Amino acid sequence: MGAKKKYLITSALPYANGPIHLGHLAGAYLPGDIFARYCRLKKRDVVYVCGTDEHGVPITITAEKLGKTPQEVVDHYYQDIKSSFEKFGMSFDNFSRTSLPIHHRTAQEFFLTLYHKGYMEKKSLEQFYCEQDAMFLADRYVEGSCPHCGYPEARGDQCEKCGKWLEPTQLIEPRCKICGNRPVFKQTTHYFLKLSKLQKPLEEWIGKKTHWRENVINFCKNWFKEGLEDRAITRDLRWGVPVPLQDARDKVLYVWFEAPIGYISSTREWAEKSGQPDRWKDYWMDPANTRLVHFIGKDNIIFHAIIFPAMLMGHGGYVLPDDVPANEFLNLEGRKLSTSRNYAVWLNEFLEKYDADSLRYCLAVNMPETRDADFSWKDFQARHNNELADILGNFVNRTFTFIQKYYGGTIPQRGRLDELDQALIERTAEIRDQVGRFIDTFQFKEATRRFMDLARFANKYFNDREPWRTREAAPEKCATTLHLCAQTTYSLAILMSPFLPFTAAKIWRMLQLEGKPEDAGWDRIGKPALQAGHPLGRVEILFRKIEDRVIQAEVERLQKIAAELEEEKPQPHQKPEEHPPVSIEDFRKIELKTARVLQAEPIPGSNRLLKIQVDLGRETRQLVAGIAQHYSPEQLKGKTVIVVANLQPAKIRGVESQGMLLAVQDGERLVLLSTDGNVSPGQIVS
Ligand code: B3M
Ligand code: ZN
Repeated sequence: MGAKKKYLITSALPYANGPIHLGHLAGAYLPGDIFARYCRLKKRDVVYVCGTDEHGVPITITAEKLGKTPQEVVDHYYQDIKSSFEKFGMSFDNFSRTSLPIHHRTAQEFFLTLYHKGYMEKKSLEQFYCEQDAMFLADRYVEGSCPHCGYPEARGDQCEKCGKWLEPTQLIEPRCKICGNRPVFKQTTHYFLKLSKLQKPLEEWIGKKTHWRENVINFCKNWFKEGLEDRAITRDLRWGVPVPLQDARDKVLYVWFEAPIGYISSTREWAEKSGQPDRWKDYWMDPANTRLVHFIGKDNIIFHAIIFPAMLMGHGGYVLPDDVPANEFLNLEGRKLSTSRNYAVWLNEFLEKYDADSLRYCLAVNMPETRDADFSWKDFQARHNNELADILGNFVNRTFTFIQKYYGGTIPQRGRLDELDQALIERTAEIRDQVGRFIDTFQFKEATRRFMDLARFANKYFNDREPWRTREAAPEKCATTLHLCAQTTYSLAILMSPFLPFTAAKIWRMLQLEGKPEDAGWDRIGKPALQAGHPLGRVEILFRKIEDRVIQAEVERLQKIAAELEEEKPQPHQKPEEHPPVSIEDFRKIELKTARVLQAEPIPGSNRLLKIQVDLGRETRQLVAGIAQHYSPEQLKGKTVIVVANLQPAKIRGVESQGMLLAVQDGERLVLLSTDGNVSPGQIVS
């Protein structure tokens, strides 16, 4: 492993169907960037690629929702994602898009090679088809209950709750994502990737990956235990990479087949831009000398640790991933993110108010490496104020202002070193090596903590040396202290540059050094670099404290959404609890009436709730009910239902509900109570 000199680093290709949020960053982007920046500092030969994933059902569903074409959606989000990544300091060598011709060509060539090598099989099968929408319902176009965990909102490709990968036909109570109707079966043909043929070599290969994270290894082992099945890798969709065969001209490649090939296309594009179009092969096609590392979130393990390696193996000639450091999830204030409900922190908005480096630090120090982690605004504020500002910023600032004030802004001459001075120098070298080891083994959380330890140590050194005293009592000592502190700011700048690239550049500017800290090289950390007499530039504050009221507003915004999510949780129809007996009088206090549904409509932003108008005899009432997954508005219209008519009105998602529908939860199904025969609305049920 150590002998390989070339590094091919990838971060998962984000779908171009929405902006980037903190969960994305903590999962696949920040760790990849820290690693790539570190490798460059170590003078390794690195190519770090990424790009937007612009095909697949996630894109077309978003387009339908927004009333736009898929092309409009991906054009918009490609720009949006690219620019927010730049502001965040992502240092990709190339950021591509899978809608580019170079990707289509690369993916089609890849498919054809596998096809000619006998890894593809054409099979005919029955798939879900929606008669209303006149289309096959691939992947996420079908929703229903998960056959493994029962989660009622599982998607046709995967259950978000238990993480299992699904076939749409496995869903219980399937429904069309577009119209809510139950789909029918219809005959079609698809190409299948013969994964079963590759299971043995894959298993042997992964068996040797003893350095992989446990979560990834276990995940793969479970898959092997269940046995790899051949997978359909074509789809009856119009948006995507066309299948390059005459008999499948109206089909496209499955997005998860072509998206990982996007890493190759992005490298090809990079090579073309550099004027050496074949240079991508130096990395992808030189397995003996290249380490391929995929940074991803845990929901993508299967594709990066099994499917894509299988494809690369089947194709032949390619490097296989050396490691797939998959991160767990990032929660927000102790609760799962929900992008559809806006329970998320969006990078663009974040960077309008706060610094990228503060976020990088906070995410790195809490990185969800071995278990889910949490982002909280209070923690962000504390990390920023107490660590970045009070330790790191303070040390750099007091060093530079002291030199400005008492040494005319030039680095003072160093005198003889005592034990404490030596300790600072030794500590710097020690921490450099520790941080390097942690980054090399993808332990970014530990690495970040160690780097801050050096700032902490240096800040304490400044205190213990009391230069404000020695300045007159022992001028040589004072000069030595400030000389060493200045050297330490130089070391810190390089050491921090993978984590805090913007701050490192600021220190570099204040030190009036040539080039960038990135160019200096990791080995310069701990080595003397500044001559006595070297002039400093203008001193600027690195981190300004963030005030409580600013953070309070952020917390409140999320709390409001969290409260709405709470209200929406299904409660009324579920618990089959035993209750003590009630008197008939008590029972009569509850006014049950028949009602006729006049109208129903979805509540925007919720896929569970419907707003329903009912005729209650002498009046019309509005109800809010969590039944959207079980009844479409059309199905409800005209139905006679039973309503609790004297329930206190309540607001659900800001919409008033003046009563409650009665329903039975039967396993996965929710069935409304009605009457046996025609009854006029407003009649008492007793
Ligand atoms: N776009 C899924 C995701 O964003 C997918 C990753 C592709 S990596 C080849 O989670
Ligand atoms: Zn439909």
